[in-house]
Amino acid sequence: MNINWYPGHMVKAQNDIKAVIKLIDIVVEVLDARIPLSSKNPIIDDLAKDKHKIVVLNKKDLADDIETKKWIEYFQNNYTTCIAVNSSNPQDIKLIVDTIILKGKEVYNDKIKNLNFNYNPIYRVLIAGIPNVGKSTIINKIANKNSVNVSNKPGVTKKNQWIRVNKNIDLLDTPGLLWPKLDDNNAGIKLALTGNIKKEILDLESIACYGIEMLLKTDKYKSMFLEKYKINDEDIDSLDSYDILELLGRKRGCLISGGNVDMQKASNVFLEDLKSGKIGKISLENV
Ligand SMILES: Nc1nc2c(ncn2[C@@H]2O[C@H](COP(=O)(O)OP(=O)(O)O)[C@@H](O)[C@H]2O)c(=O)[nH]1
Ligand SMILES: [Mg+2]
Repeated sequence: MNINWYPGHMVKAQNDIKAVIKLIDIVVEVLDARIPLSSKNPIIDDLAKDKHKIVVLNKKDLADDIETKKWIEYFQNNYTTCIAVNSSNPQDIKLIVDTIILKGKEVYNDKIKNLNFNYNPIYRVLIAGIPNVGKSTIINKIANKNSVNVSNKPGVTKKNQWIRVNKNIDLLDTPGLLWPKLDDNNAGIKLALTGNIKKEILDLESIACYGIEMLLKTDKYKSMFLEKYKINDEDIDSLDSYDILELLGRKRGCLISGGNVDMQKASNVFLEDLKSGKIGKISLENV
């Protein structure tokens, strides 16, 4: 599949993050809970290797709770602080803030060890991630809770402001933008299925068929799918994903003249339902 992604964007994004990361103590890496691997660009581990890090699995309301729990364990087993959130839930925003504050204490302990004198430092936090994972939502929600803006710090472009989260923590109000890594097997498709890539640039029918195949592989998701579109298990026994998509389109009245199914429309219906959680809480990657 051909996904347009211009190298120029990548270079710019990388330079932007490099410029800002020097000022940062704590990086909050936001991933999509449904696809923690495909929504991660590992370059952040390199760029932020000397920083303290928190992984936030966002959009947990759309992901499979059992898989999310396993992912949290996975990150924690790799010595990475990890929480799962739904950023429209104020309690989850509080959890992010509390976790940042805890992490600030770790930074403090490190600095005290190195500097060997007591002081009252400010820890600077960056929210980073690929497009559409929810960075701006999280920043805006944290900003609403902590509406004091701090004056500009040197070395940061004028548009960047710091949000005072507590007496020791400043959050940069502009997220660190990473690009999705599309080189990995199927990462681009999974990003499309979760709505992290604009579908205008994709072959909708192929993506939809791939999505249907993924769901049918897991009994639990297959049941959700059949239930959602009122399809009988026996009726799809001998059908491939394209035929199933056609059946779905027929059930949903996606028709063109002559009674044929409008496959583009059927693809759109399925993809919108999947990414918005209308089929159910579904994770596309498991640990
Ligand atoms: N269901 C759900 N949607 C979310 C959540 N967080 C963000 N979104 C939605 O995801 C989309 C992208 O969010 P945005 O903050 O603009 O992402 P950014 O590109 O990383 O800054 C928006 O439509 C948000 O409303 C979440 O926890 N759950
Ligand atoms: Mg944004």
